[in-house]
Amino acid sequence: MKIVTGVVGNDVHVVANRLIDISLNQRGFEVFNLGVNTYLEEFMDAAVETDADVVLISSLNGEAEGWSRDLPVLKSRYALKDVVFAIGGNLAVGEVESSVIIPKFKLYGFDMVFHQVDLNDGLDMLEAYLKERA
Ligand code: B12
Repeated sequence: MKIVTGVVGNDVHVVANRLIDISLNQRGFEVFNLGVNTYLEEFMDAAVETDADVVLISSLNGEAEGWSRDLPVLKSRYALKDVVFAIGGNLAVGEVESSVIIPKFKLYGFDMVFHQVDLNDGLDMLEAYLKERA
C-alpha cells in the first residue's frame, strides 16, 4: 500500500517524521516521504503522482488548523479517489482536549485524527481502519 507522508506548513520538527518513515516501512507500506516544510498542495500533488492510498500528515508546531482549513477546497480540485487522509502530532496551540480537536479536523476532511497519540498506537489504528474498508 502506498502512503505519502510529511510535516505540513512551516514546520521544521523532523524527528517524528523520521520515526514515521521508519515505522511505515517496517509495517510494509511503500513510503513517499516529503519531509518537513511541506505545503498541503504538495501532499495533493504527490498523492496524484504516486497513486497513493493514504496521505498521513504530521504537525507539531501548532499550525495544523491553519493549514487544514484549505483541505476541503483542495480535495474538490484534485481527482483523488478513496484516499485516506490522516493527521497527527500536536494539533493545537497549548492544551486542547482531543474531544474538541477531532470533530474539527474531521470537518476539514480528515478520516483519522491523532492528537498527541503515540505513534505506534496511531499506526495500529490506521492499519485496522484500512483493513476494515478493504
Ligand atoms: C526539538 C524541538 C524543536 C526543534 C526542532 C528541531 C528539528 N529540526 O526537529 C527547534 C528548536 C527547531 C524547535 C522550534 C520550534 N518549536 Co519546537 N519543540 C521541540 C521539542 C523539544 C521536541 C520535539 C521532538 O523532536 N520530539 C520527539 C518526537 C519523537 O516526538 P513528537 O515530535 O512529539 O512526535 C511524536 C508524536 O507527536 C507522534 N506523532 C507525530 N506526528 C504524528 C502523526 C501521526 C499520524 C501519528 C499517529 C502520530 C504522530 O509520534 C511521534 C513519536 O511518538 C518539542 C517539545 C517536546 N518535548 O515534545 C517542542 C515543540 C514541539 N515545539 C514547539 C514550538 C512552539 C516551536 C516553535 C514555534 C518555537 C518558536 N517560538 O520558535 C518553533 C517552530 C519552528 C517551526 N517553524 O516549526 C511546541 C509546539 C506547541 C504546540 N503545538 O502547541 C513544543 C511542543 C514545545 C512546547 N511545549 O511548547 N522545536
